[in-house]
Amino acid sequence: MKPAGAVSEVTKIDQIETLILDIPTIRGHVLSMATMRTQTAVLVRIKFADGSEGVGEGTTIGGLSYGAESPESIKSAIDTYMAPALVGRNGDDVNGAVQLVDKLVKGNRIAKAAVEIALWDGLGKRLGVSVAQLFGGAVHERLPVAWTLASGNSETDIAEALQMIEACRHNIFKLKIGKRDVKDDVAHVARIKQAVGDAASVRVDVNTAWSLQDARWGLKGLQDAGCELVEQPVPARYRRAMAELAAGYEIAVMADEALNGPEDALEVASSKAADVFAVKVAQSGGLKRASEVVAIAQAAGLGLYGGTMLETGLGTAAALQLFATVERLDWGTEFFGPLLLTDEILANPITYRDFCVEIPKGAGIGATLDADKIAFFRRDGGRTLKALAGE
Ligand code: MUC
Ligand code: MG
Repeated sequence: MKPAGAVSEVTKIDQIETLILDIPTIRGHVLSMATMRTQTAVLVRIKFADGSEGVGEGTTIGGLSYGAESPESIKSAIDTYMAPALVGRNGDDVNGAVQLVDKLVKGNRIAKAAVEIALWDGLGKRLGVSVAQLFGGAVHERLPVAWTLASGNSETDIAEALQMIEACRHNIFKLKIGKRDVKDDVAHVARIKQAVGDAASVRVDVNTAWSLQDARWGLKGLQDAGCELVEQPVPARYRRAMAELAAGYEIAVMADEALNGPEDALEVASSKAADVFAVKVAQSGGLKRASEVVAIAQAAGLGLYGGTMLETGLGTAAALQLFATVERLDWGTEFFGPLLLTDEILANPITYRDFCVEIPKGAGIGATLDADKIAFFRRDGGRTLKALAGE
């Protein structure tokens, strides 16, 4: 038997390229720590010796305001440290690549995820199977998908919510709060819940903005307003505060920023610091690490939610491949990233209908890039865009 990691001339990693895209959002997306008007995505393309290719995405939110990685640091970590270590290796050995990169590079989980997705995509394409198949097979064809209300204005948010319900696009709404006073935020949530009534589930994401004291008032008010879940009310490292809140109120407490891979997942679960995990592929460090976070939640009896970093269709397709294999997603998903952007970068856009997002079909992650869109949105100006889309 060929030893794992042995170089096959056929599947050798020949080249790893990255580029940054800046795509405007359809409206300002007002979060507690930043207002987004553009989303920036880092795309990775891996070329293998047999001519096959794999693509991946590593995306964060609001520059450096959400977490420790920026689009520029993601690109530079891949170009400078990961690509040189991986070129020449057997491209079929995804686990070996993940383990090697984990040894060579601390943290930088979003950069790791981008490369790992491209490796899975390439492997799936070479084998003619989806990435979901590589993870044991899809058990869902579609998944419930939330929309985030974050215009910064209650009236606009209500109009947006009612329009989404009417169009059967979303009936789960995540409201971004934490920028205003707690009382004002609770009043804003209550107005929206009252407007949508039983036609929709209303949840909030505080993106770490509250102190424990704020959160005590906030959870009490949100619960009374009919809000079902609060995501990361306090800073990621406040595990005891999260545990107090999870134990003290009926409203579900979901961990997001606190979950950077399986080690965090184990600590959050064992300290009872959440009822639900928002599992993000990027934040976990890739599809495999995200699957480990999922397994920890399942073993601990916690709820699961498919989280996003507002990736383009590419990163969204990759996440859908993994979450298609997860038996119970009690809280659904928020894989709506492409819908927040003014333009689509996939030639085969992801389908949203009947309050669900459909799992892309086809080999690998099931995403084909639109070369002209890549050309238009790439930060460095468009000279090799057709190459990235494989033309
Ligand atoms: C986050 O913090 O969860 C996900 C949806 C959205 O609107 O923002 C993100 C980030
Ligand atoms: Mg969040």
